Amino acid sequence: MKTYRIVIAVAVLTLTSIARPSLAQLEGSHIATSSDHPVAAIQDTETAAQRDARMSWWREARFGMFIHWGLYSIPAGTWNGKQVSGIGEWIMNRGSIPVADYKALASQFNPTAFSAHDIVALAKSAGMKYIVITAKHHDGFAMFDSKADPFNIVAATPFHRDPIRELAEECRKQGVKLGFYYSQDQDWTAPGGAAFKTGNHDLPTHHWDPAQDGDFAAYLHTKAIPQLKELLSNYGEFPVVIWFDTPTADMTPALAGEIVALLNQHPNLIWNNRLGGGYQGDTETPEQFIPAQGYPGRDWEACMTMNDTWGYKSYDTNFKSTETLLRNLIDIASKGGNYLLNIGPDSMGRVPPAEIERLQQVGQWLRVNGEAIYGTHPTQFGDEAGAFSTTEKDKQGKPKFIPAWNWRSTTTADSIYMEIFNGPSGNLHIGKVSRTVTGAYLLADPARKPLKFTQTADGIDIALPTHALDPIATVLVLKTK
Ligand code: H79
Repeated sequence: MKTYRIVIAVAVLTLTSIARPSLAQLEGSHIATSSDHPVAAIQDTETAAQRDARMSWWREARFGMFIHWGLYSIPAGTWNGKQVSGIGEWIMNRGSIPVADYKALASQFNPTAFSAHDIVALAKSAGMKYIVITAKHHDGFAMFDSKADPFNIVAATPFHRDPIRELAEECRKQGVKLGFYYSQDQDWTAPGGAAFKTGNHDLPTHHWDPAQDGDFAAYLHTKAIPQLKELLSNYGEFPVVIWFDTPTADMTPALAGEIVALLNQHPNLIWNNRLGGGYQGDTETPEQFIPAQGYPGRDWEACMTMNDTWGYKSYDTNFKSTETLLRNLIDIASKGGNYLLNIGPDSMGRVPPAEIERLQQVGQWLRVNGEAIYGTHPTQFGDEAGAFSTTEKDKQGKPKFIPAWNWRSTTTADSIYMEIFNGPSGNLHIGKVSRTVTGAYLLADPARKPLKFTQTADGIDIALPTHALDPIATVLVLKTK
């Protein structure tokens, strides 16, 4: 039998050597420092115990569904017969589509195949514990019933239904939590909301229609803040999360402070680090990448797509494999983060079959192995956390993830879980285990047959079965004291 040795000492790339993504640069370089806060956020005033209580469901959840759905699902990546490059929900910007032309899409939006029941059930069967849906994206179209602005799904479309209300109702019934994405800083169809007129920014976007002229503070006071109020008060126990995006210098500390004062009225709410104005929020939000070491000391959530777009694009079939998606979830859990994995329903409200299929496969694995993911703590080993290449870049130009190990590990008070990606079968040697192991078995073994092991100062040797294990990830449980 072959012995697989897992050696713990390894050089680890530091985060400082890694090129940061543009959003991080944006946040770092353009938003004011925390000393400028005109309003103390709850996060700054609550005790550690209060914070732990507020964050507890989120920390246990580990896996959530992002939904990008809006008018952009109608053009689905094509405008005037031409494919528009970039992510689907950016088509208005990338195609410099006039405001009136884009707004006219609303009269065609009639997604009668939308089923809140089926989407919430899909999230559940995937093992996802929460959903975050685009209540309004950068295009300014509200996917909810809004009195504050008529450009919304109830008032401006033949559909006349409020999918946010339907999702809230289903989430309540099916025991899934619901949060809202709200693009507070960019709004390409509202005067004053079309981006980046006052500050430097890294986003190669522009102002392309006189209908976009206007004052950012006026946009915030007449549209964004009133709509946030609607979202925070009209949907019962939801939202549990507000997910802001793309803060710029327009969002001054004073303006952001007005939003924070509103958020503070909802003391259980969780909101992310993309409000702007210097506010850290509750969560770090790496987009389309998994940081090598997570964010020690911060709650974090990696949001990622299954193909290369958030909003539906009819011709984007570049789907990641179930293996990649599941290993991403495991990798993220091993670093103490959450995985917010996106679906992009089409203009009828249908979830693309390729997305459904992958989510169900991830769910199958979680039904057997979820104990190794939900409510767990990060690895105790640290160094297997994986690394980014400093030279290789992925298609978006971000540092390419190099899996440094073929396993990950998560922990609870009395267990160490080893999620083994490839093989091994035979003797497994783990070089450094800081706890005394009292038992070992495979999570996927219904009999939980005890595996033979010997633990010495040199580490632990475990006899794994010789037959093939789960092709994506087999979980070895070490019971510890
Ligand atoms: O909602 C999703 C994106 O639309 C949003 N965040 C996730 C969750 C997002 N907005 N801006 N960005 C992400 C970063 C902007 C990237 C850009 Fe581009 C690069 C803007 C212009 C060049 C991507 C590529 C969008 C258009 C082309």
